[in-house]
Amino acid sequence: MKFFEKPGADLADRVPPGQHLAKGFPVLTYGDTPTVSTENWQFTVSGLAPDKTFSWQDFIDMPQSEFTADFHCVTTWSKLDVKWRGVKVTDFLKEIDVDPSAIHVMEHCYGGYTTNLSMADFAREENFFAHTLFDEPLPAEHGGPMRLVVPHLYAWKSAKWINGLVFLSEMELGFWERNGYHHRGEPFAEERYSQI
Ligand SMILES: Nc1nc2c(c(=O)[nH]1)N[C@H]1C(S)=C(S)[C@@H](COP(=O)(O)O)O[C@H]1N2
Ligand SMILES: [Mo]
Repeated sequence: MKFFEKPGADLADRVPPGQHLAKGFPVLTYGDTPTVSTENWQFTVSGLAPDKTFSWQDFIDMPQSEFTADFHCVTTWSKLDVKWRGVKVTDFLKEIDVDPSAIHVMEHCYGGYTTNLSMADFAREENFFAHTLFDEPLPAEHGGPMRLVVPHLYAWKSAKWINGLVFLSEMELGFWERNGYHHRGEPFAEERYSQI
């Protein structure tokens, strides 16, 4: 059995160019996996939004939704129909007061990973904070207790162990973006590497 397979013609429109389908759900982490209990978990907002700290319970008290989304890693594997549960980014945004001058946002994580998004890419209906994967609590190696999922961009934008957002008046680059990955990372356009 192969772990990765070329998609059939029936999936040609759905699987971005250069991607192979993963059999399982590979784990892709730079560095160690942080261990964070939901009791100690905190999420902070700062920058061009009033500083605010959320607890685990605060997130659980927000509207909860189910999501099925395809997942595309820039290292050329994709996984289709991943099932998650969590909080829509658009519902979360109702809890904070982002200044209209914010055009960009930096995702911060336990462990120090960062990745950047434009506000337009962040504030989309289909983006969400996930705490459940295939009906089980999100495993630590996949970013538990909580990660962001941004289905329309390569998965390095889907920050695991997310613990904060900083709203920005201009683009700043996160960890992989500073190290040569594309600032946006749209998989159908194969925005894999930085052009500069
Ligand atoms: N905090 C953190 N988030 C991260 C990463 C990481 O190393 N640290 N890796 C990214 C990359 S490159 C990918 S492909 C996905 C992998 O998610 P998975 O391990 O659940 O498959 O997480 C992304 N989010
Ligand atoms: Mo990745």
